[in-house]
Amino acid sequence: MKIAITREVSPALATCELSFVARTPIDVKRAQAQHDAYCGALESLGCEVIRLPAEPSLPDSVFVEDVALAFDEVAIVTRPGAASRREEGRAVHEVLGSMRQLLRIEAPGTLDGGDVLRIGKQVFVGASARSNAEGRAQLRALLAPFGYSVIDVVTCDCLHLKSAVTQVAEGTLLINPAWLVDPSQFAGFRQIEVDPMEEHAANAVRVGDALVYPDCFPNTLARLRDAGIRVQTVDVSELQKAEGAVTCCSILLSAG
Ligand code: CIR
Repeated sequence: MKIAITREVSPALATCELSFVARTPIDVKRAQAQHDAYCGALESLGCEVIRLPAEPSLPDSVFVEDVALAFDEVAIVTRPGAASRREEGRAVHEVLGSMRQLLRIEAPGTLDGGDVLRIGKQVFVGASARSNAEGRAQLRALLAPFGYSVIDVVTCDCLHLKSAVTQVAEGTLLINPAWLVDPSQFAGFRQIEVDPMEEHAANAVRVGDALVYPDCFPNTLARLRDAGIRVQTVDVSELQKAEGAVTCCSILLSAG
């Protein structure tokens, strides 16, 4: 059984942070409906979805992935790279603290959960504008006692490591090599490359043996299905205008 921690879309979403995506009008009501359907997709794949209330003063607070990391043994409170996002964590950490021991990334370290990709006992961490060397070093030290090795991965032209690569099946990654300085760091894994016309297509949420995946990347979707992967599509067009993707809207952890 998986638990998914989520948070409703803030009415202030339109004033979100943006780095690599140009600002275009966001229909917040539509974003809220899309988020609701996203939560429904997680539920249909067997997740118990915790829906935290919206936070009107924090535009990016729907993107809960960035404020905490959940492992089986422990959870880590991050310190987001964007100063405007540092107050978002409170409600999420309260819930997570009831399920896991909490450890913390401290200043001057910064770390966004979107930069953290765990595969077994390997934890790949994006050296991005959001996650600095101090934050990555703290993550390494916090996780070492639990047997995890933390591997830096330099990203380019994208917000987070998980914009460029996510796990979509056992030993299989979905990857946009153009957004990694050294894609050979993942040479040991079976890889499905995104269609070159769909550069944002590498972000998928894996729940059990299925994926929750945006419906706007038909060519990459076909590659996933051809590989025998079960995919449930969702429309997240308004959240994508806020530079969000599917992983960023939940923190998944195993119950018990
Ligand atoms: C930001 O720039 O922080 C938000 N507008 C988007 C964060 C998306 N987070 C994620 O993909 N993990």
